[in-house]
Amino acid sequence: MRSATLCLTAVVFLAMPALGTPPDHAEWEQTFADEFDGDSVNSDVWASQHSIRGGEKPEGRWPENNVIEDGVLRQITKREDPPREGKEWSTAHIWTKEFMQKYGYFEARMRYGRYLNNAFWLWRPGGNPRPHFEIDINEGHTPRQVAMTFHFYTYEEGQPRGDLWSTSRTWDAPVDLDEDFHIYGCEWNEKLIIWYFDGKPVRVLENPNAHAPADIRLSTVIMTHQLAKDGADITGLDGVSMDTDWVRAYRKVKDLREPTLPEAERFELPRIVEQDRQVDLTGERTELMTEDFEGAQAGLLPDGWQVGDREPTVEADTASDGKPLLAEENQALRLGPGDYVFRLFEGPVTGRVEIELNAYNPPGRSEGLLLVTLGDFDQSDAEGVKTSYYTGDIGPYIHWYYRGFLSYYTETDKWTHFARRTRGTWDHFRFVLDVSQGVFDCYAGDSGAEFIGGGVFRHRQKAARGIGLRHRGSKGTVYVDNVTVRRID
Ligand SMILES: [Ca+2]
Ligand SMILES: [Ca+2]
Repeated sequence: MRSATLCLTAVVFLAMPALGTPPDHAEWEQTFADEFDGDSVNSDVWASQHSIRGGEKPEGRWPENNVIEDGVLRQITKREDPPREGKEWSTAHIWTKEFMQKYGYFEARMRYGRYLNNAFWLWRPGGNPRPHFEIDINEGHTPRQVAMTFHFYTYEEGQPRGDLWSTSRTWDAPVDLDEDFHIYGCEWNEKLIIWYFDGKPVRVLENPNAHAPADIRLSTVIMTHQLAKDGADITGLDGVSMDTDWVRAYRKVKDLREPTLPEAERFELPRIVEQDRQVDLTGERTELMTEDFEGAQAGLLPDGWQVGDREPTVEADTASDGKPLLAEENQALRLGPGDYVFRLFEGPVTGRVEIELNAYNPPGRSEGLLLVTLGDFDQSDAEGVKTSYYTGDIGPYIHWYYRGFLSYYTETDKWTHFARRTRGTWDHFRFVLDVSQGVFDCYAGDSGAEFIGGGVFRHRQKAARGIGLRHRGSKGTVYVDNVTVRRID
């Protein structure tokens, strides 16, 4: 049920190429409007944030910062003296309480506040039912920047927090945007998301996955890094506001003609490329190496392992940061960001190879473990050793990509996702590779029997000469244990 204020008379706009009307390539029906003509923000229509922003952010966002003056919503930045709930500043954030719409045309006539993130956006909240996404019609910054972004959240099974994927584009207006009002619009349909500035399309994106109703939001943020960059004093922000003359939304009745638009960009959301099993599992196994890291003195590496880069070490497998123990009184290989370790086989191996290991990849947005079979490289060249995980005749290049994806690399397709696994826990993997065919299958689970995906490398390795393990991310710790490599004949 929409509140009475939202049940506006349906107004059908025929093609009229004027500012403040929807694009004239379609016929539209108005579904929402607030002209901000009252004495105060209509609390039947808008909800307001009533809380501080987290972390080091300087502000809270309070309802009273939303003020209507002369038919304009002013979202005022204030100095809070004394500080309110620990924050010396405040800004504002409102959203439509009940109004949500899938697709349509959304526009607002706005004037920027300097050193603010001037945001007019559509939000599809998290929780169920999904999807969870955000269309930033504009997160503009003074003096002239228009910033148009699409965010999409994917969820690992059982994880309450989504992983964020974004595509952003900025466009500079020919005038200072805190000088006067301009119209920021967005047309959103099944196929496209089109951003408009004063009626002119400035960005077109193929709709990646936004097919559910979203609400309308107006908010500001103090741009502390922009202040710092300009050496500007935050005290100048007291009283600065983002001003909105009106917000309107429309639903498309019908298309009238093909619009003339800039070329549409594509944004690939991560997806799994399915692959059938490719490597025959039958055959006699010959062990090439096995390692449980128990024979190493903590802080050192066991015999046979070499430092590729930085400081890979062996350490006690302790339950920390919520990480479960793989086993009591166990040692494991520890890889900090950039750490790289490798171990060579006694001789080169062609054909099929089986690699089993336990791996722990930290949760979060950092990338994780890279597993590679090494080709030939010059061991007397320190630089060559450091980069041996990707130089020379390398083989399968398998990576615990950030955000729960397992990926492999090909020069044509770059990182290709072949499976998803939950991070932040020990997991058991078994890779079966055919290095001369350039294919692999991956099995996982306690018994290593569950086929979860595989890939085609598009290049073939003459021979595998060893394995490399590297933490490819920038944060967290990767652990590896119980590594066994076998040849299959
Ligand atoms: Ca107005
Ligand atoms: Ca161990």
